[in-house]
Amino acid sequence: MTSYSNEHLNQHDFRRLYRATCLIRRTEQRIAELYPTDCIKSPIHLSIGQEAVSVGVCDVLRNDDWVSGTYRGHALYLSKGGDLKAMMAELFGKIDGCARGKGGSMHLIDIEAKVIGTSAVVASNIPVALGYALTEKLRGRDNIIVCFMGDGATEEGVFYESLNFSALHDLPILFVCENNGVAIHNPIDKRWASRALGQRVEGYGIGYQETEDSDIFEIREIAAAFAEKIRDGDGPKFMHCHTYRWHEHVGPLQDTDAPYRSIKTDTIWRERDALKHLESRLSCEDVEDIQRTVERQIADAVAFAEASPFPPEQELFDHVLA
Ligand SMILES: Cc1ncc(C[n+]2csc(CCOP(=O)(O)OP(=O)(O)O)c2C)c(N)n1
Repeated sequence: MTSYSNEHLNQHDFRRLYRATCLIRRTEQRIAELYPTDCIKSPIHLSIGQEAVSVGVCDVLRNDDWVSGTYRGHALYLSKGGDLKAMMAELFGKIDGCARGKGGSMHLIDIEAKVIGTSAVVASNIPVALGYALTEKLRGRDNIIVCFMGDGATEEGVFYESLNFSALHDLPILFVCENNGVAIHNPIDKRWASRALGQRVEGYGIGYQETEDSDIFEIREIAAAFAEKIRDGDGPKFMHCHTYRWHEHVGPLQDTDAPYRSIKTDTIWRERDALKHLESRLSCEDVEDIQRTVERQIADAVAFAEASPFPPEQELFDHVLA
C-alpha cells in the first residue's frame, strides 16, 4: 500500500479530515438557514450526508490535480481548497463571487485551487474533464484529473463515450460516481436495467472499485492507490461510492417524510455519518477548537458576501456564451 495507507493515520490526519468535513457540513447548514431570507440567489443542492466522498478523495490529491464536479458541488469545491468567501459571494449573486455572481451555487470555479468547475447539466462536466486530462497528458505532466458525477450521469450517452475515449487514450483521469441511490426522486431500480456498473466500466478496461457504506477511510485509501496508478501511466480508473443525501434534492429542507424515502435506510445512513465518526477519534478540545475556527470562517464568508456589491448591469452579457 502507499504512504496514504490508513494504517498510518494519526491525530494530525484525523484533525485535518474532521476540519474539512466539518467545514462543509456547517457551511451547508448555514446556507440552509440563510436560504429563506432570499439573500441566496440560486437554487441549492446540498451534499450533507455525502461529504465523505469529496473529503476522502481530495485528501490524497496534490495541489496541482484538477477536480470537476456537478451542481451538487459545494463539498467538492471546499474539499479541493476552493475559496469559501468567493463561494458564498457567488451564492449571494455578488461581484466577488467565484463566477462574478452569475453562476450561483451550481457553477462554482476556482482555477487557483484547480477546481475546473461544476455544472447544472447532468454529465456535461465529464467531457470537459476529459479535455483537461488529454491536455495534461499531451503536456507530459503527471497531475491527474478527478471527475465527479452522480449515479444519474451514468445514464447519459456521453458517459460511455467518455469511458471509451479515456481508456483508448490512457488518460490520467479518476472517475468518481457518488451514488446516492436517487436522481431527484427516482430510485436506481426504476432507471438502471442492471446494477452492474462495475461490469460496464470494466468492459472498457478501466480499473474499478466500489465502496458500500461511504467509509471515509476506505474511500481515501482507494483514491490514493488509484491516483498513484494513474500517475504511473496506468490509464483511467473508476470509483463507485454508495452514499446518501440527507436533504431534499434541491432546496434547504430535509424531506424525511417524502414517499421515496424509507426510515430504515435513513437511519442506517445517518449512523454512518463521517462527521460523527471522525469526531469520535478526537479529543473534546480538538473538536471545540476546530468547530470554533470553522464557525469563524463561515461568519467571515457571510459578512464578505453581504458586503460585496451586485455586478453592474453593463456586465450582464460579459462572459456569457450561447
Ligand atoms: C442533461 C440533463 N438532464 C436532466 C436534467 C434535470 N436533472 C437535474 S438533477 C437530475 C438528477 C441527477 O441525478 P444524479 O446524477 O444522480 O445526481 P444527484 O442529484 O443525485 O447528486 C436531473 C435529471 C439536467 N439538469 N440535465
